[in-house]
Amino acid sequence: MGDHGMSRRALGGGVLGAAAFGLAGCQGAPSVDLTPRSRQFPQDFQWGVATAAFQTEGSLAADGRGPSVWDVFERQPGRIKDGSDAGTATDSYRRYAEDVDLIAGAGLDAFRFSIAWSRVLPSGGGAINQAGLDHYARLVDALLVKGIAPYATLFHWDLPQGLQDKGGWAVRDTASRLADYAAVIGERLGDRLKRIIILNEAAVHTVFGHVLGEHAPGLKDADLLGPVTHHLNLGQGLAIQALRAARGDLSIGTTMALQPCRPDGGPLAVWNRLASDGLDQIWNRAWLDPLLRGTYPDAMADALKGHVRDGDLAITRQPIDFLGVNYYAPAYVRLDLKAPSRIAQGEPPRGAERDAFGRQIDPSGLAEVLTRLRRDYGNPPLLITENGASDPFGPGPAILDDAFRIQYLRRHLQAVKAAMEAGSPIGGYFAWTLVDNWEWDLGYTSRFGLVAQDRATGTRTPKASYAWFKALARTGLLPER
Ligand code: IFM
Repeated sequence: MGDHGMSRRALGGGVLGAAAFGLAGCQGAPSVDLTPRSRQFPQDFQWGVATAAFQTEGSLAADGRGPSVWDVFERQPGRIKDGSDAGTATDSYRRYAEDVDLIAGAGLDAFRFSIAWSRVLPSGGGAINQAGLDHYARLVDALLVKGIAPYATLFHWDLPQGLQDKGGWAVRDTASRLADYAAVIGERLGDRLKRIIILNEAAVHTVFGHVLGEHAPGLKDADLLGPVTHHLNLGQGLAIQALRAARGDLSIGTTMALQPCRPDGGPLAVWNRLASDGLDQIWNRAWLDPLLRGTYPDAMADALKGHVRDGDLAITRQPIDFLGVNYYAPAYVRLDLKAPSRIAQGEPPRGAERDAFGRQIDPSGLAEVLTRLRRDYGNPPLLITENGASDPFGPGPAILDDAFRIQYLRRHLQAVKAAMEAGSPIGGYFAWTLVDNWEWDLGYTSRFGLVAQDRATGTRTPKASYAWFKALARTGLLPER
């Protein structure tokens, strides 16, 4: 979850109040092996990069696109750290061919992008905007010509404002609108677009967008935790069903921000464990369980009261072709008796490794997530759909000699390979991200790209990490250091 991860943000006393009453006992972090026997990845392992529409496309008024919740949010004073907006971003709507060339130039196998719902259905439902669909058809075709597998995320946080005006994810109907939109994509693009990711990091959109108010739609209401969580899960289930009905040859998955929730080790460590388990249920299990088990964890019970109807959990539980795992860092959590939620942000152990900018680096968290999926969730086929490191926050130029990013990627890939050797069926790894882009509420102050861009001219300049990733994709051999 990177800069939007629970490891960086305070949970703001009380904001998760509705969810934390069912704090249960919890298990310690499993011991995990981070050293692979071999650094050679299999031949068919997919190497890719990931992006998202609102962070890259720009051209927000082009070709009949409707506004999304982020269009509205970014214009509200004080919402975006540097006061910027995503009006141009990386200009990928117009420069997509250059991006495809960069991906092909690095010899990558796959590209994960997201479709802006409001380009296809400008107000969220109703008439289809053919010009919007055409853009994605052109992008997919450009990728296929170069032998790059397109992975399209349907919902990467940019809900059409027309749906938000009707209540957004707080209302049940939005789940059906997601299914309708999925059907349109399956029917109209499914002849060439075969790999579809339904949701990106729904936990982030729920908690940061509806409970903490730091992301669009900017709501700060703990009572929304239950309905928003359930309607996203329900919509995901309905969308999977709709896509399967549209075509039988699609590979369908969804992407989650999975973070091990670890107790702050201070004097209250035992109590902090209760809080970390509570957060684990809200952040991880509230998404894994309905999809893979057809249940919700206990801590969600109060929040969900009145929102889950008979039969819903049979819809949320769907067979998937892959689960997308996004990982950046673990979350440390402490008990805060003053907060109605009892959950507050904790500190990593003293001496924990951090990058030059204070962010924690801990590949063991990724190993822990992968172990858990093997042990507790039936070992589903996986893709690492995001992992990456950001430059320092601030207005300075991008760091082209980004050795810190190379080391971050290398060490996390070691954990990926070790998990594969332990039995995790991991089919690919997508670095976040291709070109430095607009990092949501952090604007242009945080850069994750393998490629820098001059914001005045849009010119792209590959960083050292781009060449490193290219060599890795060519040989599949992870360097030892
Ligand atoms: O930029 C985001 C992305 O949109 C979702 N996952 C985390 C990234 C880095 O914070």
